[in-house]
Amino acid sequence: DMDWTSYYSTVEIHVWLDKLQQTFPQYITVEEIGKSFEGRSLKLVKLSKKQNNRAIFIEGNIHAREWISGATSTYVLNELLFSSDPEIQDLANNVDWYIIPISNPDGYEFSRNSNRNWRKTRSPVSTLCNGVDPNRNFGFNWLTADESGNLGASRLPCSDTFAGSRPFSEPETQAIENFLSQNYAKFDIYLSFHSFAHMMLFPFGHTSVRIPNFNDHLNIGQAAADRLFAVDGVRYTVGPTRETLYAASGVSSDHAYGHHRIPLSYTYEMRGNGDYGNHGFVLPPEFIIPNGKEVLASLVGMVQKSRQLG
Ligand code: 0X9
Ligand code: ZN
Repeated sequence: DMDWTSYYSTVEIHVWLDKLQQTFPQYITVEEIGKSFEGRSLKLVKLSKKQNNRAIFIEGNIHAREWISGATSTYVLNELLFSSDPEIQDLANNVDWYIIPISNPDGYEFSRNSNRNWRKTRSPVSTLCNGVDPNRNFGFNWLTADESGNLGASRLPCSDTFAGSRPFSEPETQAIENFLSQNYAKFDIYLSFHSFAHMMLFPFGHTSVRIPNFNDHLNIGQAAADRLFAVDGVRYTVGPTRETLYAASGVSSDHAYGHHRIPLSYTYEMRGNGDYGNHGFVLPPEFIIPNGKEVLASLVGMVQKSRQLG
C-alpha cells in the first residue's frame, strides 16, 4: 500500500485510486477522462462529501520528471480523506476536489524507467525526437510572443518546450480540455503542480500585462504561502509568471483562467532547491511528506483567504 515514503508507478497510483472508490463509494469517484498516446489511462479522482460544493481542480505531474508533483497530489487526497485536523476536514467537507495525480503517464513512466530527466509527452514529433511540452500545448495564447518577442515556447520538435504542431495536439492535454469544457463552471480554483522553485505563480505567462484580479491572486497566494512557511520555514515567492519566473505561453493554468474563466489559477513550483539541498527534479522521497504537509497547509490558507475575500 502507499505510504508516501517512496514514489509510486502510474499503475500503483491508479490501483490505489480504484480501491478508494470501492471503499468510499458515497464520496469517491474515479473516472478515466481519456488515454495517453501510449494507451495509458488518464485517471481523475473526485472527492465530494456534500452537495452543491464549489470545486478545486488539481493537475499533477504534467511534467514527467517532476515526481514530487504527482506524489503531492495523492498526499493531499489521502489527508483530505483521513486527517483528523479540523481545518483539513473543513476542506474535505466544504470543497469538492477533482485531482489528476498523473497527467502525463507516458512521460512519467519514461522518466522512471529510461531517462530520469524527461519532461514532455512521448508521441513522435519528428524523425529524431519524441514529445511535446504539455504545459505549452494548451489553446489560450498558444505559441504567443510577449512584449519583447519572447515566445516562451518552441517551434522546434526536439526542444524541451516544444509547443506541438497545434494546440491540444497531445491526447493528454486534449483529455483535460474535454473535461474542463464540460465542467469549468464548477471550479473556483485551478492548481497545476510542478517543481522546483518554491513559487506560486499566477497568470499570465505570455504577457506582463496584469490580469483584472491580480490583487486577489496576490493576496490569496500570499495567505497560502504564509501558511506554507509556518510548517517548515520554506519561503515561496508569489507572483505573476512572466514577471516572477519567465515567459511561457500555452500553459494549462493560463488556459484555465483565460479561456475557461476559472477565477483563481496557480502554478505551484514545489521543493527541489534551497535550504534542504539542491536536488532539483531528483528530490529524495523523504521529502514527499514534508513537502506534502506544507502544500496542504497552503491550501488551508488559500481557501480561508478566498472565503474572506468572497
Ligand atoms: O515552464 C513551465 O512549464 C513551468 N515551470 S517548470 O520548471 N515546472 O517547467 C512554469 C509554468 C508557468 N505557469 C504559468 N504561466 N502560469
Ligand atoms: Zn513543470
